[in-house]
Amino acid sequence: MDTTLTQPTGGSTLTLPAGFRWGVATAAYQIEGAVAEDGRTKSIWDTYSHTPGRVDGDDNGDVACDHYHRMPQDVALIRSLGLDTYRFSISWPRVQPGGSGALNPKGIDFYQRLVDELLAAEIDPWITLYHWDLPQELEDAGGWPNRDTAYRFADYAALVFDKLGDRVDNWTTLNEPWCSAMLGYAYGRQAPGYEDFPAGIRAVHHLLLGHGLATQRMREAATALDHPIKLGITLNLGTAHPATDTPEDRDAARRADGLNSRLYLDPLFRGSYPADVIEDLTARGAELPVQEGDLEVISTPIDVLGVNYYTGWLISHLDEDGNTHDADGVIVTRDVPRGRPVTAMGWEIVPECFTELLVRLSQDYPGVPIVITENGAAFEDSPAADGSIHDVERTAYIAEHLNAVQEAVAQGADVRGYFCWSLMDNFEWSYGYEKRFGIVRVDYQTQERTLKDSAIWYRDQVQAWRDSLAG
Ligand code: IFM
Repeated sequence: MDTTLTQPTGGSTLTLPAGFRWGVATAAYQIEGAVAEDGRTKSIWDTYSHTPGRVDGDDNGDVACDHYHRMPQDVALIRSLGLDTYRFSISWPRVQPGGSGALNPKGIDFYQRLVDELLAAEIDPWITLYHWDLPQELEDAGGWPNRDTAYRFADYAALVFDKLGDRVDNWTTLNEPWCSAMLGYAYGRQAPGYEDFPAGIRAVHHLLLGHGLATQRMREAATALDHPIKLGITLNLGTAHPATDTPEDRDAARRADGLNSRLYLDPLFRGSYPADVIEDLTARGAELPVQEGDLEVISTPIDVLGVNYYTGWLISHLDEDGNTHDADGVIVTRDVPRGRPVTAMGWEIVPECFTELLVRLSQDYPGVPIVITENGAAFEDSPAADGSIHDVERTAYIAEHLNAVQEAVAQGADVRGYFCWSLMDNFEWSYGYEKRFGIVRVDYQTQERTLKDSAIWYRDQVQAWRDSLAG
């Protein structure tokens, strides 16, 4: 296939610092398939996606991108893009079926082969230990609202680290705990699909506790191995601006920022939950089940903060009908459109909020380097007659967001890398396969992969940046 960009979208060479990492990201359940092979047991996403009506089109991850069987070709694809890092997640029920006991040799063997393949291709593996696929047995025992799940997670992390810790330098404990807790337990929009706000808040605390416990176990193991590793967590973050300059909207924006961002950032980096958020939670009958010593564990120092950014929020204290409280008496905190173009997810494209977020993080939580562990966009792609995909909008989205990162760095933000979400089209959770985030197209009938223009553009930008440093 000719991989020359026929319609260059332009963009000047990036001025990001030497050593900046360039990568792509994926997650196990979204790409692997092979859900019943080699001893893998069910996760909450198998259960959820096989429950009629939960996922658009009743899609599921049974086959997904068949990455489990096509892994070497997919690694070759990343290499062909000239990227230095691949962020992927480990399927907990594949490596530790049922979520307890010893590792499943065949399950861990898959990731050992993946790591070997990456290292041979001179691509740094970046492991995420938990990207939402909780073993179903642990959910049956209470899931993340149950404190014991935090300890099960730390055990699992230690077992995986024992097998891969000598060769993998970069480890992320959790991907987007807000989604696991709030979409999964409070709002019923992701697995396991509960609508129980207090349970969601208990899940927040136990996810963070699990992160801290796992961090401590892996740090100890790395020290014993004398292997300097980088440990971190990935949060999905945005900016929350008031829709109008009124005290009510300003307070609504504060609430949104508190529940979406500070509820995670403060315990991780300041060792305490924000007082105003605790007050908001109490007003909603929810409580963080903190026990003595938990916050010390949660704030165990980490080396990197992973940031996933897609959009910024404009927050109103009124619902669409002008009410300040919903039918259950809950105070309204609503994200309202600002009239900017949107992606296929309906998410507004506001790259300037990305800059603002990164600068704010560096100011409010100084001393922790940031890596953009996800950024990208879903758009409807229509392949041309020759099979090429001129995804101008996705390319523009990535270009604008890279410029936003560059601007943040110029303003003092300590950003060390950028991973595009996603390497390839995949199972977009409750949206099934309709939403395509890949810079590589996947034909789900044939499993053929085709570089979209965005992939070619990204490859060329990274190369131009390298050339500019060398020259
Ligand atoms: O596909 C997801 C990913 O799994 C987590 N972050 C957001 C992406 C797009 O919705």
